[in-house]
Amino acid sequence: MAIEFITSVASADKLLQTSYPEVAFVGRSNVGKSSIINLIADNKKLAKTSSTPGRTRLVNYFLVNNNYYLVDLPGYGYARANKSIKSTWDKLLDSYLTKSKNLKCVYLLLDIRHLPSQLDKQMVEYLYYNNIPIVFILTKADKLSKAQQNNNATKIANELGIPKANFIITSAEKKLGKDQIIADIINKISQ
Ligand SMILES: Nc1nc2c(ncn2[C@@H]2O[C@H](COP(=O)(O)OP(=O)(O)OP(=O)(O)O)[C@@H](O)[C@H]2O)c(=O)[nH]1
Ligand SMILES: [Mg+2]
Repeated sequence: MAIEFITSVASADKLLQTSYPEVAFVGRSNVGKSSIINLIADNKKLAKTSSTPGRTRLVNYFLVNNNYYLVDLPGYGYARANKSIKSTWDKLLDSYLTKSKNLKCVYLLLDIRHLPSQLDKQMVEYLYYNNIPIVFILTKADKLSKAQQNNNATKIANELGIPKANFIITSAEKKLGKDQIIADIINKISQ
């Protein structure tokens, strides 16, 4: 896989008008979005990760095989960027999700250890409302035993009202879930 960093965008008016399909990674701050991009790319240094929440404040575009973009988005739920903005999401995230004409699918990341937060549920509703297909990724599976993973996946699925089979269970730490995500991306971009 040839993957190259294209650019970081800090304001809504600078978002790219791309000529390839895009898939984006969304989730609360610190859930593991940048780590998942690095897992897909097999390169730990591609997208900047950090144990400090709110690390990615930009929209980062990565071009894969001159064929499609992976887009790393700012996390939500951390020091809401600008309290004067009425929207739940910061303007950059909101603009990206509503204005990206080539966006095929959003991978919504949830930490497998926790039930979805109110904000996670709002994001699901928001994506449904905007007719953006969602694929759910459960992150940090290495933090739980197999039995606990299964148990938590059931609870999270019930909370969201979706089938458990819809989840892609991942661990960036243990390199788990990479092939399943890539297969899903290939499927989404060819639709
Ligand atoms: N154990 C474990 N830790 C992980 C995993 N994925 C991410 N982390 C850790 O979680 C922290 C946050 O990961 P990031 O990938 O930076 O999270 P993010 O969602 O991009 O965060 P923001 O950019 O702040 O929104 C880092 O310390 C990662 O090393 C995983 O699968 N297992
Ligand atoms: Mg990040």
